[in-house]
Amino acid sequence: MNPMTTCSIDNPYSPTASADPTQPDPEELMSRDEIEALQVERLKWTLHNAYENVPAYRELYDEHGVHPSQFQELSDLSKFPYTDKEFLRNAYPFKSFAVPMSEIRRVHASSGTTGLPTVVGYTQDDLDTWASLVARCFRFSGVEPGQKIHNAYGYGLFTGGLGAHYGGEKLGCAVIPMSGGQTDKQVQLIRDFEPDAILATPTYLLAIADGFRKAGVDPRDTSLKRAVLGAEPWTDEMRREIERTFDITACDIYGLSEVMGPGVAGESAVTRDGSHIWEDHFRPEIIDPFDDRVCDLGEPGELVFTSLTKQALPIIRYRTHDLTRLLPGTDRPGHRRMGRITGRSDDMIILRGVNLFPTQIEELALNLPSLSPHFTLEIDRPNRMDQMTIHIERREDATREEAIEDGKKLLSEIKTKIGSSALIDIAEPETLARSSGKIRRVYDHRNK
Ligand code: DLL
Repeated sequence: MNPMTTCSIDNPYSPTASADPTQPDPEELMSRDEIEALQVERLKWTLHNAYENVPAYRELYDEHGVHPSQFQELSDLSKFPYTDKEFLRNAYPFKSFAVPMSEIRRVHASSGTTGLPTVVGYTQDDLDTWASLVARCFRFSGVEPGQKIHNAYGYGLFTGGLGAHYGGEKLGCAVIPMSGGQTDKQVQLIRDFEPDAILATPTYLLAIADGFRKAGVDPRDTSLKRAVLGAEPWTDEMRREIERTFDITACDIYGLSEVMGPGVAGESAVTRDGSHIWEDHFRPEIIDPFDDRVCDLGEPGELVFTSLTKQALPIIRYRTHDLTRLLPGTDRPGHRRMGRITGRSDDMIILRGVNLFPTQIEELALNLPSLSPHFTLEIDRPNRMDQMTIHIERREDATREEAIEDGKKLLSEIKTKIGSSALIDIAEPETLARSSGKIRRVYDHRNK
């Protein structure tokens, strides 16, 4: 169904409610060839819809001398220029919408670090698709219809809260819309309502664990069996930490507002080997962020997305700034899998010419028994030399001396594995700030 009559070709997609929520959607089980054939058909519509209904796309393509009719096969996608946050910001607030405002049923926005928020909009079909894909992710990660889900993603303009909420309901779960923050209340409600699954950022789930300990409850004794975590980069070391702390199974969920919100990709509870991208709705590419070349399967680079079915806000070759790689699908062989996100290219720290990401520090620190996952990185430039200080809490059950020893080991590992020198400050347990959503790891004072 196509609610707009303004596109010269019909939208080949109409969202359907899966008859049995415990079973995979038919598109999930398509072969690679079937997925790619579907992508060609859906891409034709997307390109036409964007060109005919969003002046910014028309201008961009006219400027580059390309037209949607030049897209006939997947390799033709590379003829079309990339877009980025700037492209959407220039269309602030609603000029990137391909449908009249009367067709829009929801607006979200992501704040970003500077300037205007990026505004995104959804038609009713877009919202139905989104809920179905989030439900698909939850089911894939082992959540079952009839279960209770505690949703600690923030509600509001952020897509995490409402996106996860409607996905949980779509799967047939009872969703507890707790939102982020009020950690004491989170603890109380988890104890009283006995949810089976929890949704949160990985770092906020650790703050909830602190809350349990403060209440004199071992987090392993809760009703929780599954966690579906995302919205910020996290490592397999962090997964182990969370799984041990709560005695649960933790899976990844990935997404970004511009492309939809949570649910662009989700992780199998069976293979637990990175999120599968739902390629019946999104065509991913990896590009070299420096020369814009499209990379091969397995090569690391920047993730770029094209939406295939979105009506309100078509996204074409959108540069996410997320650094990862594409891998063949495993539990869903027709869909590509993504490696863990190392970080965002704009969060990369360049320290005396060496590039590093907070996830590298997380990975190394969590392999040392007396260091906790709670850390921040502070960067200064005294005497015109970059200097990074790692503030990291010792674990409650480790002595200060043990943590100082492990701190020294951490610095030497950073030196040999990353190539940077740093300073370390061992902080006492529960002295560093906790996040109630996405954590801020890096405090860079160099440009002040
Ligand atoms: O964070 C959507 C979301 C909500 C995803 C809840 C998962 C769970 P934005 O606020 O637009 O949307 O931020 C998107 O967050 O480009 C990544 O840099 C990062 N991100 C999201 N999920 C993951 C993940 C939501 N699983 C930005 N692993 C993205 C690593 C993630 N980074």
